[in-house]
Amino acid sequence: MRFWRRKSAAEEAAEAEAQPAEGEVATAEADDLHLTPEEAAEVHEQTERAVERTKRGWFSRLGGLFERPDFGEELWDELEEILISADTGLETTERIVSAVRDRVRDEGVKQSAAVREILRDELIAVLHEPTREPPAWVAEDAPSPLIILVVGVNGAGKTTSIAKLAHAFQRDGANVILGAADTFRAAAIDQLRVWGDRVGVRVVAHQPGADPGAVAFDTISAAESADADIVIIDTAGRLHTKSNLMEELRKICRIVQRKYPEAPDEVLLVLDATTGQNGLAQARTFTEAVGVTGIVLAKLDGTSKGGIAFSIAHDLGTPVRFIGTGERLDDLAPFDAHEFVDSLLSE
Ligand SMILES: Nc1nc2c(ncn2[C@@H]2O[C@H](COP(=O)(O)OP(=O)(O)O)[C@@H](O)[C@H]2O)c(=O)[nH]1
Ligand SMILES: [Mg+2]
Repeated sequence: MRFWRRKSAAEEAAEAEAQPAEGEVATAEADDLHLTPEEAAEVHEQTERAVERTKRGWFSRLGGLFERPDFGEELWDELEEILISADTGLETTERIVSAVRDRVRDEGVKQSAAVREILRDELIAVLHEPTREPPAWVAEDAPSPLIILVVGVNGAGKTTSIAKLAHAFQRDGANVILGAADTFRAAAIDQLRVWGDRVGVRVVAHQPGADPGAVAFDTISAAESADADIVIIDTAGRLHTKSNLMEELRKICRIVQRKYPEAPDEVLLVLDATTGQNGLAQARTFTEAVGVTGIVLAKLDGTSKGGIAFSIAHDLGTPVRFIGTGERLDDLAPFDAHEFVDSLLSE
């Protein structure tokens, strides 16, 4: 699986040749990554595994809705209930159901199979609501070093996700350096170090209690000396001092900006999928404080309420970039709206 790449001149030329046909919009997230058919198949398989619980728990009930040849009027409430039960959120559910209803009415559709197709379209459309700029790590003119700040509450899956990302970027040929700016707990620093050893990437760390901004600054300096491609900075997530935490994160940004005014290039918020709608409130706090550019939806494998992905897209307006599919280094997949929806709706 390829997560990062600078395109070769030959590839760029080939792409410029292959312009999409008129009216055709490239939407699949994985398209941004220019995956081979084998890699796309891997995304498919990982996504299927990650949504297995959600599918068994809630979306399997959708199958029942579409069993009869015609879609009955009485089924709209049930569709709404299924989506809400899967943590899609009230507003997002209403947006989806009313869009499907409108189209069913306007297009004079009655057959269940056709309604199902419209539902599929609208679910994908919701996931594509956030602006779809390709992420910095696939940009042709990606800055070097590319600086990624990772934020989120304690236990969300930040450090694990950073290790997975470092592993993936490194495997793709990037030189990666990690910064242990979660200095609040000694264990957090050690945890990142252990992952760094396992992945084989350098970890810049100070003593527990050190200034996180100073760690970030040193990490970037180290990246410059080593001519690193990607810097990923881990941060603290203790929520009981929310305002302090947000101020600390802003400070890290300011310090990084002394060297690189445009940095951080990406701010990834790691959300624990199992916390459902509660996670969204936290997400807003982070988004307001540090301008989150993308979501890592960790532990999607551990929940039956994967409908949260729709709520994130609609309510937060932030694109999901990656999904966590387990605890191992390989258990991270690029988020692809089509794959996600098709996996949920498949028989
Ligand atoms: N099943 C599963 N567990 C995960 C995933 N991501 C993280 N975890 C687990 O969640 C726990 C907290 O992760 P950690 O990275 O330490 O969270 P942090 O406090 O935000 O840095 C650890 O036990 C991880 O193994 C995932 O995608 N799936
Ligand atoms: Mg951590």
